[in-house]
Amino acid sequence: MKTELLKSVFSKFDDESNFASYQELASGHINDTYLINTKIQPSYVLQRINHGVFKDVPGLIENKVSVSVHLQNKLNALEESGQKREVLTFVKTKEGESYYQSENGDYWNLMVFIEDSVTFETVNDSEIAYEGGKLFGEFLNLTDDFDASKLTEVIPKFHDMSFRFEQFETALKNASTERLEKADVLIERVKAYKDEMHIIQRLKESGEIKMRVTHNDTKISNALFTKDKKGLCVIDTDTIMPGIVHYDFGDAIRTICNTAAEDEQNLDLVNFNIPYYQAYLKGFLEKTGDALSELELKYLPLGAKSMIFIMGIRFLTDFLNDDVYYKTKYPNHNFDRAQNQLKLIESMETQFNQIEN
Ligand code: GN1
Ligand code: MG
Repeated sequence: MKTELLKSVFSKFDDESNFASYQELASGHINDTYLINTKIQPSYVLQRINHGVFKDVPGLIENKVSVSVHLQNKLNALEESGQKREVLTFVKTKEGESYYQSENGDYWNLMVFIEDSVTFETVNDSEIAYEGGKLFGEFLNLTDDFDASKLTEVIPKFHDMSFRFEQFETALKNASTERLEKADVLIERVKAYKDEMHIIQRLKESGEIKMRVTHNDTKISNALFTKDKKGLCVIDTDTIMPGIVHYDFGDAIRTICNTAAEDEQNLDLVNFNIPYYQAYLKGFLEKTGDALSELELKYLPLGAKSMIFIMGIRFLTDFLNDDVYYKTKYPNHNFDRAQNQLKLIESMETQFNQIEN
């Protein structure tokens, strides 16, 4: 059934007879992603974009295709410097479009699969943290001269703290008693962070922190590495939008410095790893160093804390809303994710002086 569907969508981009088999890549929480093995290389990644979450899919595709072209041009010039890098290549439909919309309204896009690459859901080696830092730092660096006003804001207020608090407060009013009771401790803790979690947003709104082109979903599983653990390619570019450096720095730290997966239920395993923070920071600053202001640098630690928090509040809100946004694998999945993020913040707090130093 699924095979027939995927074959038929694939045939809008390439010859149907070239389709060999597929494998679902299930790590994302929003879109449906499949590796398509072919008879004649290359392999592809076929993706159905969730248009309930992304309201302007053509705008989203336009964003990621144009940023990819920009990155490719910049990297061609950089290639001599030695390190191997890849950029996502989007395949056009037979009609010359960057996406295919099926009769039921679903949007699909196809990318060339980058061979010999690996991803990590969690980090267990500071080399990966360092390489990740270079990769995401380079992304900011190379998009520095991309005109951000050309980008569609695919999810308005995506990392806006006030907006996330508003959604949380609405969820509190509508949630079931059962879920409110289960989450009561977490809810109180989230409320207590409100002021601190608005500090960076206020600096952004006052114009003191500069707007840049940001990726906005820099979890470590959105970086491809070579088999010998060198950074290779930034992927999942759906949420590229104007943003601030703290978004991309922070979301990477959220996943790199967590000693467990973001949904680990055993909170004893969830701790903030300082050596990985140092390694990521080193790689990141090697690529962005001169471009960052004193103020941007000063707020990197709080930026990391704020991004961990924003994912925590979003997971908790979705739990209160009976899981309408993120894909979940079992009833309390969003609750476990939220609790995990709050534990990570707690662990970060006990070491905050060291992190700031
Ligand atoms: C979602 O779908 P995925 O896994 O790439 C979410 C991110 C969260 C992430 C948490 C559009 O990303 O913001 O950080 O889950 N993307 C969207 O793992 O909401
Ligand atoms: Mg994503």
